[in-house]
Amino acid sequence: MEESARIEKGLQALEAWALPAIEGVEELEALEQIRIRVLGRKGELTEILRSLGAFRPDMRREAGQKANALKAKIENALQQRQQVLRAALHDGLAVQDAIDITLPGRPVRQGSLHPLTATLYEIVEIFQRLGFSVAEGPEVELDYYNFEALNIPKDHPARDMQDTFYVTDEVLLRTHTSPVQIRVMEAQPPPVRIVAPGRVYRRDADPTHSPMFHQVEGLLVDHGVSFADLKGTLQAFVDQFFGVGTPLRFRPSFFPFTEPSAEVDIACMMCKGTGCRVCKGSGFLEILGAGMVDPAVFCMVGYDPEITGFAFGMGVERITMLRHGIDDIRLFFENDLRFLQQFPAL
Ligand code: 2U9
Repeated sequence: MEESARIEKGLQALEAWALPAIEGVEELEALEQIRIRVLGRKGELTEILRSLGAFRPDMRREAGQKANALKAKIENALQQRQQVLRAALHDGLAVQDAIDITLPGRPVRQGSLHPLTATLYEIVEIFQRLGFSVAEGPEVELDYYNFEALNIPKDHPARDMQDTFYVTDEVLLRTHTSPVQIRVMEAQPPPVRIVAPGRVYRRDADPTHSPMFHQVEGLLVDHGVSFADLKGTLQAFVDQFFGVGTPLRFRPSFFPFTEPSAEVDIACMMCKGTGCRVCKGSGFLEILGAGMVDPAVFCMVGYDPEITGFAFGMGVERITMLRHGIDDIRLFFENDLRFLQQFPAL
């Protein structure tokens, strides 16, 4: 009799603390701790149920019923509380993670063309308006197209290993875009009116030379083309690119693929010809080379050597540097945003 009274008291004590504790708990983790303390392997109620095994069968039944009834009550209370706490947790997360659709959007930073790309597009568009088409070709070229067909003799310094990137004896990285024009002339008869923009490679590296740079070259071939046509075309280009009325100056020069040849200067657009840092006091800036296509080049592509044509070439980096007063070519290839952001989209 004493034993069952002790069990009864134990169950009452357990009920007295456990039910209010379950009701009052605020965290799922703390609720789990209560469950373990009561119903775990060494839990208070588990111990009581286990101790009933030593009772006489008639006493065991009565005490067992009471203990199992409390167990059901506590399990029910645990489950109810767990549902409440889980729902609260879910609601809390819903509020915490909610998207405020009234917030203003983050501004999208607009990118802009690389200054070299912008210059290259502008040059090409001007010549397209003058009736030229765009032609392209491989950057890895044959020695034949890069040198031989352009009347560049075997002992020309440009052919030296010092100046050209060779892949093999006969294969190289093109040193100008001129091989594109050779390929076009091989493929079609006159008239030809093309510009060839693209990357070229030379073994050279200092503040004004990069081993990879960009050129735009032009070629016009037809019957009766004169040096006056060349001058008129270049004046039209300079008017559109640097401003109407920009003075031009032709100085005699030499290229193996043109005869006669000239280097072309414009009046410095920084100082209008009075002399400054950009033109190094001369008042003029060299912007391109040009000339009448040498008949030897026409022979190489199978054209009648009586045909006439002019050609020109310009460095995109050089023109972009002059235009913006940039003094180091390497700035174009470092991709430093502080540099690039100075050339916003127009
Ligand atoms: C063919 C015939 C002739 C292209 C030409 C130049 C003059 C010239 C330089 C400008 C600056 C190269 O990038 S640069 O260093 N180019 O001075 N280029 S005439 O003459 C050609 C091209 C193709 C078939």
